[in-house]
Amino acid sequence: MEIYNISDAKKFMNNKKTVFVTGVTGQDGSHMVDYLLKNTDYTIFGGARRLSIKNHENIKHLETNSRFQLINFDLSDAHSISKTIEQIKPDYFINLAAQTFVGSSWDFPTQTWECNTTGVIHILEAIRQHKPSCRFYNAGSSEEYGNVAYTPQDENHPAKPRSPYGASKSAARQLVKVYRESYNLYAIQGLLFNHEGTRRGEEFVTRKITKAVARIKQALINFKTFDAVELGNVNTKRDWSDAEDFVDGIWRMLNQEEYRADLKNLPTGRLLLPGEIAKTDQQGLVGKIREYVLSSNETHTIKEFVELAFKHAGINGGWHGQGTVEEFSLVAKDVEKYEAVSSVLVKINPKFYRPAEVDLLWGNSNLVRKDLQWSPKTSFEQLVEKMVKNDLSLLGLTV
Ligand code: GDR
Repeated sequence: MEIYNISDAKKFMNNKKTVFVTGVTGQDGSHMVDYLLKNTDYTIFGGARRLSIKNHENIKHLETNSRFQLINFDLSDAHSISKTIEQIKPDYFINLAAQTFVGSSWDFPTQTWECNTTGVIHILEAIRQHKPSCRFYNAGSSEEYGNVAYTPQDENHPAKPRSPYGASKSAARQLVKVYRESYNLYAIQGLLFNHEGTRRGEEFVTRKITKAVARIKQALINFKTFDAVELGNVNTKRDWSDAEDFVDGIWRMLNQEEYRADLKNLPTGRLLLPGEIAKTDQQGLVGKIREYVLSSNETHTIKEFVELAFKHAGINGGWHGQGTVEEFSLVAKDVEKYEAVSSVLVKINPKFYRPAEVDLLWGNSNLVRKDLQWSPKTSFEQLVEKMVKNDLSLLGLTV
């Protein structure tokens, strides 16, 4: 897809509202754009970096959609952010770009901070100066909870991050709050538990597993040998949902007065002039909006995900051993059926352990279900099945 300079943006603008979405080449950003194209008539701009290698797989179906354009944009460049907001003056700015891989955040702590925290300051400042009525969403994470104090975790749970990633998101939340309260900005950061799908990056554990399941299935049915997939800590628990359900929750958080009777007809507050500072009107809309948890309200171990993923591909396995010598291997009847030389499907490699782990995440999203009438449509079982089917089909296989 062509990436335009910000000076070209004007020619795509009309009398419709505009939404600027960052991270559109990633899982959440691309689903957000699909959602907005389907559910609004707004003009949508996506921020993307001009790279020598194209990474447009998740948005290639939007190539000919005249309501969606890519703008050359870099979250690490304050000028790029400021110019973009000044020129487009978006009605909504949805920041789904980030260094999102928790494991990498120990290797790249500064880059993680620059992107996930400093980048957010640049956006907030630019909104304050150039379009204070713009509604801003920043991607928050259950990783902010970290070493959890109670289960399941809701909006009141304290921040106890365990990774540079978690700390960066936690700090960004404070900044969003400070800007909301200081300048009367409709700026929020949702609390999103793990969300996955067919566009998930392969470094995340769910997609790593479903990709491996498809590869192993292909080897087995062709009576070929295969390498086991190597994982880290398979005993941690996560609350997984479908990313497509979450973009709907994000949009509801940005339009809370459409769902909450207590917000109907509240003043949005006086719009600020550039450079002007005003106090949040606690009786107005911004004083009453909330940051919500999105979650499935279920928790499962990585092991459960492994078991289900292989099961959906028609491969039967069982766990043996403990700790670093634990393995998930084919049951005897499948060894026979596929004439398998090696039966090990999953093994543990400590290289994938993290310096500090979040052992258990389990969300409580009852508040958003009540306030904004949001609920996930895809169950854990359905999510695993969908991801496995997709990875099998990419290899030309069916279950
Ligand atoms: P997470 O997702 O860190 O929860 O953050 P990830 O899929 O990376 O890890 C989930 C759990 O699986 C364990 N694990 C492994 N993880 C990876 N990536 N690779 C492995 O081989 C492996 N083996 C075991 C991890 O230790 C961890 O416990 C995701 C991201 O999308 C964040 O950006 C987002 O904020 C949170 O979810 C909510």
